[in-house]
Amino acid sequence: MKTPAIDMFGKVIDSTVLAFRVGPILPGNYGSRNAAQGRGFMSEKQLKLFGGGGTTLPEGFRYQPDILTPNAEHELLERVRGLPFKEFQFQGYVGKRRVVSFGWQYDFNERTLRKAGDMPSFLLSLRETAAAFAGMSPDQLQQVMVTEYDAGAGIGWHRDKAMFGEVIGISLVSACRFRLRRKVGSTWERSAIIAEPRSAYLLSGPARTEWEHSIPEVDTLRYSVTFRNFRSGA
Ligand SMILES: O=C(O)CCC(=O)C(=O)O
Repeated sequence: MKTPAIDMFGKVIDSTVLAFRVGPILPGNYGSRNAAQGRGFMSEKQLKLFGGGGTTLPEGFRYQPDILTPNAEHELLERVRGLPFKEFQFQGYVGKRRVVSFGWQYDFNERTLRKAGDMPSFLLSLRETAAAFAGMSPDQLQQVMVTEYDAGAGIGWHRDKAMFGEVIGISLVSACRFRLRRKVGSTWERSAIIAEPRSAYLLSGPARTEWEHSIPEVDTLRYSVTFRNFRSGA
């Protein structure tokens, strides 16, 4: 299992990042859950066209704005706010963000995976949206973690634990800068995207296995809902 190259508590080591905002939204492709049904994904080429400024996203990274309607987000938030969040703990340290997991939970203190409570029904519905976006079946996504980033919280450079496969992240309330890097010789290859509220991203392939990701401290409250499957053979 690969140990994250970390600062898991939001202290971002790197500051020279090329970030860009995904530009104008094409009519017909977005703004509803239909976008998750296999249409409307932005390819890396499209992302570059829409203001990428030459920055390329890693192979295996996919981004979809407006996977949720504002109403759907509003309803979700009413449930999310009531979840039993606990401060993120990492080998004796307490992070600024708060988390809660369902299905399975990786305990960073004990470095073990444990069974967690069943996903509540509102997360099962969201899982369908996430699975459709990723081209997977919902029941493959056996783990979900909901993270609350209060202002000033972030997440340091890391790769998710190796027992997990693809990761699908849905952002709520506010945007964040989602940064990616991988080591090439003695330097870092870098990429970044603004993950807007109600958007989804997919980490698969090299974006998942070769690249690390991090989120610098957010200015305002943000939630993410990250669904994971298990790596085949794990
Ligand atoms: O908040 C996010 O979108 C990213 C979460 C993440 O990187 C993680 O939980 O490992």
